[in-house]
Amino acid sequence: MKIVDAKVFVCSPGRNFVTLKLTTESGLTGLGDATLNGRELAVASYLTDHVCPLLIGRDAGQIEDIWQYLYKGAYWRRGPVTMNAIGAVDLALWDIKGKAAGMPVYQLLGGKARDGVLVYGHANGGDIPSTLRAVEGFLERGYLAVRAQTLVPGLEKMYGITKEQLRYEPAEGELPLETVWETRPYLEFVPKLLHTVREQLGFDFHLLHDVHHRLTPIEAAELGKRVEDCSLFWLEDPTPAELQESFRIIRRHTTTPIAVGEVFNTIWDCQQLITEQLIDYIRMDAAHSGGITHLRKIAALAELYNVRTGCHGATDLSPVCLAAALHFDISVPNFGIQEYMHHTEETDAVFPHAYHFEAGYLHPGEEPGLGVKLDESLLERFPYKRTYLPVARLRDGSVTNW
Ligand code: CS2
Ligand code: MG
Repeated sequence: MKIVDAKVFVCSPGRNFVTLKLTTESGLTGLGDATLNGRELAVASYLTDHVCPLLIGRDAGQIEDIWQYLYKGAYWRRGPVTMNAIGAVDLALWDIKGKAAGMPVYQLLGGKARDGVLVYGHANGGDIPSTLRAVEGFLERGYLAVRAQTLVPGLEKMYGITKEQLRYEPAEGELPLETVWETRPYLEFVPKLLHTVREQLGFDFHLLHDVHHRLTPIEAAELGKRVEDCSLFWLEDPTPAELQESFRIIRRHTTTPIAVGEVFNTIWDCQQLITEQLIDYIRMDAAHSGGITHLRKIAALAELYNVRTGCHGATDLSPVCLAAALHFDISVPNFGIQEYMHHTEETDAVFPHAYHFEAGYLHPGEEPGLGVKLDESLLERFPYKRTYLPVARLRDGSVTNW
């Protein structure tokens, strides 16, 4: 199965995506998601200018060997650009291997370990009543798990609050939007939101919240403690995780489950968090973390330490990445939950796919490979437009975590 062509497509159907397409001499094709929100062209160039020339002539069936070749052969290791590029190649190779075998990728990963993939939706609002209504909306649509985010009085713009409910796209503008952040109003207001959701809507659905890296460890411990009686499924990204041992501070004070990892890109970013059981869910996804090949190794380590998976699944991960996640999710033993943010109609038109939602679960479908196509005839309608994720500053003007 010699690779004869490797192409990178940058398009913007509703938002920017970078997609790798590999073609073998027998005409089999595979797709990989190389989208790094706000830095898309860096990965596109890493692939086009440095990786694609290395793939021509290689055997597409040698997935692990190609992974090792691209990882060790680059000399410069780890990092979001390198690992997203390797991840895109890896997804495309699994896609090809599934098509060659005539099987959906999950069959190559050991078959189904569950009937469906539990997902959570994103409810948000400009205040508590509207956020409550948004949570109810997801429950009415059959979701069994919902993330709740609300605008904090006194803060104009902040992470997680959207104009329209189903989709959330934080990247916008020719230059980064600057937002003002203050911790104390957030720390006082979010417990009110989460307690009100439980008081009004009860406990028979999973409730999640994303702190989005904005607290210090001791502030995160305070928040975790204050919402313990909300029985959250998880509190996500409570504090930046470069210093993995800082999660010991959170663990010491609260039983609220912790999820981390969407900004990680190798197993070494989470090794201590997992082996010291400082977290309950690992959020890494199949595009940013070196593909299915590396994500399986992370899940295997996590399984030893009672840590479950909770793959990132925001709109800036394309349907190719979401499909790969579902094949991984349905087969991995220590699955936790899958994030599911709806893409736009334009995105779904460019990436027709086999996965589908039913009664709170996603199913990868039975098509050979990942079950996603790229409609190249539509691409010129959606040219790339440079966008950035917002940057947050404290009221005194110092940069903080968005
Ligand atoms: C968020 C993401 O989905 C999440 O949990 O943290 O929306 C994140 O902000 C984006 O993926 C950044 O591009
Ligand atoms: Mg998050």
